[in-house]
Amino acid sequence: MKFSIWVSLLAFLFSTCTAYVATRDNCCILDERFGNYCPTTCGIADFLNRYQPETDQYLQVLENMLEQISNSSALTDQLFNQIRNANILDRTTQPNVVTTYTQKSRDIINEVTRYENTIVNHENTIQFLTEMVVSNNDKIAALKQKTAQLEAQCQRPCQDTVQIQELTGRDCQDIANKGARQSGLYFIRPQKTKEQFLVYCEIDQAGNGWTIIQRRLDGSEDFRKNWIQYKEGFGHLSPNDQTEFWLGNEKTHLITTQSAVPYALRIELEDWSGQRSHADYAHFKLGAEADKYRMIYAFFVGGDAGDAFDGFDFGDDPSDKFFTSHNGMQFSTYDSDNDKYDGNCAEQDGSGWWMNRCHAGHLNGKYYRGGDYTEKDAGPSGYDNGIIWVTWRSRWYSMKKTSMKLIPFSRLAALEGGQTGEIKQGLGNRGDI
Ligand SMILES: [Ca+2]
Repeated sequence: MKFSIWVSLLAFLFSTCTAYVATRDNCCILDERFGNYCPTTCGIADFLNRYQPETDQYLQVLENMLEQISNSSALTDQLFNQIRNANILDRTTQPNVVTTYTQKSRDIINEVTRYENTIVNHENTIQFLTEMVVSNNDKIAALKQKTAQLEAQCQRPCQDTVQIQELTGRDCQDIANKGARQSGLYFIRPQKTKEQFLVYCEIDQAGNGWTIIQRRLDGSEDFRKNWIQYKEGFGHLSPNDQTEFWLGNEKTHLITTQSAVPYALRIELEDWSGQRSHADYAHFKLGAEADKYRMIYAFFVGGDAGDAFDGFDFGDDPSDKFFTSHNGMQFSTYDSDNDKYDGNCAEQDGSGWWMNRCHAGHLNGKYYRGGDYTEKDAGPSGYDNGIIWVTWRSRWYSMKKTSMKLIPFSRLAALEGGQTGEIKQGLGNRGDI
């Protein structure tokens, strides 16, 4: 049995195995790596043992990969957060940046606008200057033409169109005494005077020669003048005495103080209705400039105009007459205040005169056409500033014509005495003249 049994058994197993094919029906684990047979427990263990190291290696690799992926995810998250924070920061800073750049742009635009305006302004200035240059060129051309005309005129022989009389003397009476009987322009040279000067002499057929020192006719000359102008004289002398002038304080001073011979001053007035009047003053003279051409006379001789130089009681104040008298007053102009007033009479009244505080007679005043004028007409000061002689017309009446003229007092005395006897009476009242 022994041998035959084992052979039989092996044969059976062999026949059985050769006849066995593993299928899903008879094998719980079907894998080709197990071959065509169902694996035994040991076979599975062997299988597993064979593959485990490799599997562990794979798992380790997988773990490493997972860890790397995890690390990468964390890094990604970190980067993502950084990017997000950066975006948030950008978004928060962006408006300021925009505002800054907007402001800069505005500034640039404003600057450009400013430069454009400057350019426009400069263009206007250039245009103005160009026009001025053109205008000046025209004026220069006109002046050149005028110069050429004047040069041409200068080539012609000089002809004096104003007739000046040949006779001369120390005053107009002296000239008349030499035989002159025609009124007109004469040169006179007072004694102790180096140079002669021109005056208008009014000479009548009886041989009375008046030297005119002031003439108002038509308001053509502005009598608001300064000290120098009143000193030197202003206005125009004319052969027919139809122009306004002030001979000059220095000349009047030279005439009236040249010798011991006293002069008389005659004041002649004409109102706007054609009525005339006069006033005569004896021993009239003007002091030197050092004494501000102080006016001095001995007495009022007479005349229907009345004695305004003696002052006038206007009824405003008891001292009116005293403070409006003129005898002994220094001359004042707006730039040389020598009056007796806290203010400046000459400045207020726009004239030069022997101001006190201020005047009752004022023949260098403002020229008012028609005669009557008002405080309103007188300007800001509101004071009477016309051509006034208050003993004949009110201080609100301005003369149409005036003249002031000199003649040796002896001649006046003879003239008045011969005509009316008034002067003799005057002399009798006042004594020894
Ligand atoms: Ca004063």
